[in-house]
Amino acid sequence: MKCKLIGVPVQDGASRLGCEMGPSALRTAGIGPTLRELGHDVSDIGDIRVEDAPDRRHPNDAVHDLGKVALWVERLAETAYAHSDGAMPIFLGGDHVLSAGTVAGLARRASEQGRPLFVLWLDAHTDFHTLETTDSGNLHGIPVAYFTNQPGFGTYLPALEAQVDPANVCMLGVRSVDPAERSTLADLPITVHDMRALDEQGVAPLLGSFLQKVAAANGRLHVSFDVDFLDPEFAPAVGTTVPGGATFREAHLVMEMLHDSGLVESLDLVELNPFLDERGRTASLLVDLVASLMGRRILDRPTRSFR
Ligand code: DIR
Ligand code: MN
Ligand code: MN
Ligand code: MN
Repeated sequence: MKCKLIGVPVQDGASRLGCEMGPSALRTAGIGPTLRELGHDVSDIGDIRVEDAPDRRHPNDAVHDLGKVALWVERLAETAYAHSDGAMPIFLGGDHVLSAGTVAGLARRASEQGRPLFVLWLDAHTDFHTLETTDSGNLHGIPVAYFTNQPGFGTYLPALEAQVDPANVCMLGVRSVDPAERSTLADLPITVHDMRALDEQGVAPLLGSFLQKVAAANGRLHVSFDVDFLDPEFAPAVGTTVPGGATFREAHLVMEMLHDSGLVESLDLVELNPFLDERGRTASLLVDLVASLMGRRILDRPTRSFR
């Protein structure tokens, strides 16, 4: 497969510094050579940048770096659109505000192709705040609300050319939801599988039914992978750790099932903060997970079909 690595050193959406080193850490951990060894045609387009922006105030005083984030979202939507025709873009974050832009651009690409965009959100959090409801003011908490076109983003962030249907979003691994997010999510058809659902039912049937839905709709599938989806015991390099996350084995199972499905057309790797890492451990783990997603396997077992 043709893959494009796109570095996105954004950290304006997070509360602590360090995510801007994420792209370098993923490259240092060998993401490029690992994908090449698996037979993919990989090009690294380098890091995208935005200029400094004047601060933009919002009535919710907690919100910070809104002007800069608006530039990132605009730039990322253009970039994701430009690199999603006949290639698989892999966005190396950067904090999770990155996905407001990438998903916006991918939704535009999908709508031009006459196909629905589906989003698999692997995260401890639902990232469903609006500018009004965020109490941290950290804009990595807003991307899902933005790309599903919830109210209040107009005039602050770029208008969406195409939105994602909330019914096409599936979240896995959730274990930290703020009260405002909980009440809006309750009224929408977003699928939220929290850790209890994973424990009771197992990750394979939950993911399997979502993949069947994507395949049946001839959808494009985007995967947004937040490091805090994983348990902090083995993935410590993230600013917002939440205990009780996905295990090493669950995470690899998700990746192998995604590979078998053949449905994934784009990927975000976000929230890696190398300043918090233990000698590159989390960055290397992410590279191994991406390898599973892109075809590395234990045995030559037949691929499982979701059609
Ligand atoms: C939290 C954290 N809900 C907030 N969100 C994070 O600040 O709004 N998402 N860390 O990944
Ligand atoms: Mn997140
Ligand atoms: Mn998170
Ligand atoms: Mn919050």
